[in-house]
Amino acid sequence: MKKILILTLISLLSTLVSAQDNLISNTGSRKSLSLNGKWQYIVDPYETGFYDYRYKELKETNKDAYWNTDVQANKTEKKEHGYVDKYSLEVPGDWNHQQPEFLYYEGTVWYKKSFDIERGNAGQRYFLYFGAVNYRADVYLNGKKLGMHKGGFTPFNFEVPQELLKEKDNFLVVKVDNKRHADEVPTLNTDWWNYGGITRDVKLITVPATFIQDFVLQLKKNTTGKAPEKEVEGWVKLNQAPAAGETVTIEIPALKFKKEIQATGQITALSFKLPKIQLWSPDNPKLYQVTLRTRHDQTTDRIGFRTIEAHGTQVLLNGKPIFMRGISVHGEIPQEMRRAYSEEDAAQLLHQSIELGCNMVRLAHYPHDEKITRLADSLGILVWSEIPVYWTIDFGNAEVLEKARGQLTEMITRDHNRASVIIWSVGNETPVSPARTTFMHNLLIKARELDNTRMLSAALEVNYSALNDKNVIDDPLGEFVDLVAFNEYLGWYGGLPDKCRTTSWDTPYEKPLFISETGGDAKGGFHADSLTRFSEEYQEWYYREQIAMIKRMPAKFVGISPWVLNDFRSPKRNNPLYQDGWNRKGFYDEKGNKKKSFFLMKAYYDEMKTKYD
Ligand code: GCB
Repeated sequence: MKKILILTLISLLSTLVSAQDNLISNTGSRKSLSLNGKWQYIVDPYETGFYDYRYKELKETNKDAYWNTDVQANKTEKKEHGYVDKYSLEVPGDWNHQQPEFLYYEGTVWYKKSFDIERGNAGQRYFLYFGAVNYRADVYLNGKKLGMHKGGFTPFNFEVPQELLKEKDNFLVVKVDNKRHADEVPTLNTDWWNYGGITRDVKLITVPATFIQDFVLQLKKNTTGKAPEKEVEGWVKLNQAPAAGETVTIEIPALKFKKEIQATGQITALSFKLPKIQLWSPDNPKLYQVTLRTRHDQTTDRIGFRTIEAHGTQVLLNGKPIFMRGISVHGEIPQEMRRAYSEEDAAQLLHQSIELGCNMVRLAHYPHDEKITRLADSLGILVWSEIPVYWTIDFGNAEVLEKARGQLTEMITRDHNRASVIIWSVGNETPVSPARTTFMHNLLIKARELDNTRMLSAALEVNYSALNDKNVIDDPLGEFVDLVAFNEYLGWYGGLPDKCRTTSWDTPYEKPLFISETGGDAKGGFHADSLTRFSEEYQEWYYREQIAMIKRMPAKFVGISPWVLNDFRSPKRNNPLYQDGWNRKGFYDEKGNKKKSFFLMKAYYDEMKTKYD
């Protein structure tokens, strides 16, 4: 028996090793040099800095390559590229909002930054860490390629060999390419703006030779539907197998808890009881400072402990049923037409949600900046986190599945200690077909392998041409998710809002049911009668009918995240009078003004809060 247990543990741990790759988590606790700020750039739509005139990739040492120095060796040397301050962009930040000529640009931009370092002791390791680059990043330091990463919303890091780093004037170049492709994730077609650039923080992290690369500490999954046992489970992963005798110490000072265990290899399983803890919840978002220590390294995080589970048709947080008063949110600041990246941005989006009466946000349709999930932890807001498997991905393509799996792994690795995150979503409105269901099922399997403490879901869709009075969400994916979630736009994409009066929704799955989207466009400040599309009155009517309908939902209905918090940029929204390049389904318009429907939704949420508290 013991042998079987050990074997299972070994095989579990070995899948973790391959899946987690080399991404470093909890980087905020690491010694690092910020590389944010001004970067010089070259716009290169023809990719002249990458390919020769026969369209072959340039050799690493080729002087014409834009990753190589722009300084002339002598006055006669031919140099056809150069980095100067006149052409600079702020990092983090998308390029689109920074200069008018970038507004609609999709293609390659070369970013360059010079930096100096203070050299530490000989055994140290250095990693270049990027919070996110949309979409493809080729990273070069002092003329050497460090690596390539695809995926616009997840972090990645490349190790920098010691001997490559200079004390002065390191020449860091990143080729950023945000062209869309049919076989990428997301694919060609999305209802959001494809903001390009180095959109999140960049830093050079310093770690000891053997260091804590990643760890998880979560309350053990509850399967009883009762109050949690307060048993913590997890693991700690080092970057390499430790020397013999290595130990891992876990310390939670506020609980006077300290435990030292023997490291069992690159990954060591952790398990212990914390009898006196206060559980994390929206009413009491208690976070504990947790330190993990090995002989030469330590990392500290602030972690909340709670359980979350789909139990029968209910969602239980710490063993108690909850109703999710949610809102879907894009990672965008409409007032400045740009991607969100800072703590202030995260605060804006979450405080707007709190004003609406929410206890939950659906961070659509891609992993948002880490600052927002961390702030959600502190504010006590529940989070749905999603990868951009959106609409018509190339589902039959094994490489595309690998790309989606990679993004899923990066999302989960970054945030698996966030108590706020209760749902991992593997996609949005993917059209039902055998290939798609296999693809999505594979992602769910992967997510479960990486994290068995949270709920899994995907936003399913409704076929408006086959609407009945009684509708059932019977997508085959329902079998594999914990939460059956669907997007429903009755009164916008199907019929008029009063159609809600005779319509009902259910699912054959004995699982909790969630409306992951509903909404209609209204241009802020445009007033007319309620039959006039794009008026605030139409949107208000839409929500009045929707709310009346959701009040008739079956008992398994556990919440809703309407579409959407703020108006957002979309190249698909071209009504020149009312949209003008904006999706106008926000409760707030692009200037931050509340539309009439805001107050209806808030009243409903206040009612639900009283009912559940
Ligand atoms: C949806 C999508 C969302 C769109 C929204 C709309 O179903 O999931 O990304 O923006 O509808 O406005 O049509």
